[in-house]
Amino acid sequence: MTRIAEIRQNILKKNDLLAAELRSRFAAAGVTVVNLVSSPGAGKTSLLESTLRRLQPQYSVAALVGDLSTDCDARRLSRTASRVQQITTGTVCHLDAEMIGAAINAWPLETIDFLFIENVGNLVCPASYDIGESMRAVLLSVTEGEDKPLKYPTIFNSADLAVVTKTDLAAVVGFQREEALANIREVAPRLPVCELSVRSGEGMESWLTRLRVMRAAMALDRSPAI
Ligand SMILES: Nc1nc2c(ncn2[C@@H]2O[C@H](COP(=O)(O)OP(=O)(O)O)[C@@H](O)[C@H]2O)c(=O)[nH]1
Ligand SMILES: [Mg+2]
Repeated sequence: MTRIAEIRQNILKKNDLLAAELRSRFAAAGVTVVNLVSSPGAGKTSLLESTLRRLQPQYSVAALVGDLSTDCDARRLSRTASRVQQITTGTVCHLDAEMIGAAINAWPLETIDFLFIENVGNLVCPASYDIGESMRAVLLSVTEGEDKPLKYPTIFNSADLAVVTKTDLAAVVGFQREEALANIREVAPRLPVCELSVRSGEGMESWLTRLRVMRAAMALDRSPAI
């Protein structure tokens, strides 16, 4: 193995250990953690704004937002959730478990039901970094082209859910839905897909139901056996 490959392996190994620790902490505190990954502009912040607003009456929600250099998204989200924190990564193109661990130290985890993490917009690096999430959702907007799952297979086959976004624009941009779904299936045959538009609201209820069901299933796992 070359020296660079060796260093990279060690970094990933360290990250996996920290992520496993985080996952145990989240589980013990009953926090459901959703990691949103996508290319820049696929609609992560918009989906989060709407999701936080809609879950807020029933759940205690918090958000961490990764970005290379600005805090624009955190400012957008702080209008919808009481606990929002920006993680500015500088030149680093993904969030890692160490960054998440440092960011959540200020929060009493037992008081959070859902923690949403908006990853740095990028379809490559975030795929390799476990951040202790309960669910990784990869967004694919209808404006990006149907071929993206084939070009970035790792992010799709490391995800638990694919979310096709901006369906209100599908007709305008000539989105080939069947082709996009077939491409997702080709790289990740068992990946569930949901389709939605934050703009029109179509599909939002089904997305929220998935989140609620996942949280309920996690709570069942934690309940003492009878
Ligand atoms: N038409 C339409 N535009 C959307 C939708 N969701 C997001 N956008 C727009 O897409 C652009 C990028 O969205 P943003 O949430 O910032 O993407 P992010 O970079 O992944 O966080 C913004 O101009 C949004 O208004 C949608 O459902 N429909
Ligand atoms: Mg954003």
